[in-house]
Amino acid sequence: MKRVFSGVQPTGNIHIGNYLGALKQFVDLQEDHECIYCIVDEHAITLPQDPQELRNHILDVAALYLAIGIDPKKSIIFVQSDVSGHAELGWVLCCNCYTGELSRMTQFKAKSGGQESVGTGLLTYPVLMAADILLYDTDVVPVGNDQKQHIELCRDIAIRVNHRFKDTFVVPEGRFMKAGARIMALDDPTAKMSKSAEAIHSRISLLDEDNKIKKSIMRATTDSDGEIRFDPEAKPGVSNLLNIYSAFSGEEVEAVAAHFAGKGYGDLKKELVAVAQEALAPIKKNYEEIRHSEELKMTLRDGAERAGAIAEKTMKRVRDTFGLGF
Ligand code: ATP
Ligand code: LTN
Repeated sequence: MKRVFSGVQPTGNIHIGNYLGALKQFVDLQEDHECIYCIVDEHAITLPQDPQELRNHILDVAALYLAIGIDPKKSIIFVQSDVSGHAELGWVLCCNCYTGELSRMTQFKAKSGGQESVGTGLLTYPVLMAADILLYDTDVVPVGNDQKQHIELCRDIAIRVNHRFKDTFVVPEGRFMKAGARIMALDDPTAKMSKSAEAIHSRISLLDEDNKIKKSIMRATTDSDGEIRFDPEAKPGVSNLLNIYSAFSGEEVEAVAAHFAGKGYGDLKKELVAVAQEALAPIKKNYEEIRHSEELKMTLRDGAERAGAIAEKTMKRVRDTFGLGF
């Protein structure tokens, strides 16, 4: 069976962009892959976090993993900082990556832009991500489109090390959804939907109440020509709504557009509200049952043990390869 690894940062409310771009695939993949899903708290602290909030967000993401249908009997769920190999391999990979490669990353430029002093962790963020992936001999990495560049860098580092020391790492591949890979902000369809955006109606969180879902969709930015068709260049707002509908319903976006042809924006929005509310209802219900259960922490402890055993094998190989220790 091929091995899958992915991670989500515990930095705020998980939104439908995270879900439709990444998390939804996590569930499907566990049927015929060996899956490892991480809560990447060490990535979260590349930007300042309130310690108490960070701990709460870790458990929030863990509960959401279970609530959407990740089954801890089939998949490993764990917290990054519970397995020391991530930081250790991160260092080894830093020594095999160039600062030029890192300063060219789009996410680094976006997150460091306008700041007076920039934390080193923000620059080396993609190296830690490469360590996450390579630590588990990962074949497949399901992520949203915004992570494409980071996956490419991870592959470059793996190939570079393998060139010098044959067969050290498995070279992984990214896996991106057709619909959902890039969900845009509802109030500004030129920007990606993001956890950190100020405007609350820019996103729909997985735990939003029905009323909030309705409000956010009904006030989503469209355009003034009134025609429903899928054309992300000319009609980014309408196309984003069609894309979200497609990702929730599983219908091709062309079929969704055909279904709404000749109808008004109000019809599209109303039907989308219903589809989103229906999809999120069971997730919210499951989440409430799981979030404060003792079982949640037990799942994370068990996951850390299982992940740690795999990681330790890789780290032994890496230490031997590089001549670390004696
Ligand atoms: P922020 O928005 O604060 O930068 P984030 O939402 O990108 O954070 P992550 O936890 O790092 O947060 O992302 C988890 C997963 O969700 C990743 O696979 C990422 O590619 C995916 N993702 C994030 N935003 C979107 C989006 N708008 N559309 C599709 N996928 C997304
Ligand atoms: N950078 C990713 C989160 C992440 C990740 C990973 C994803 C950290 N390590 C390993 C896949 C594999 C993001 O979504 N912002």
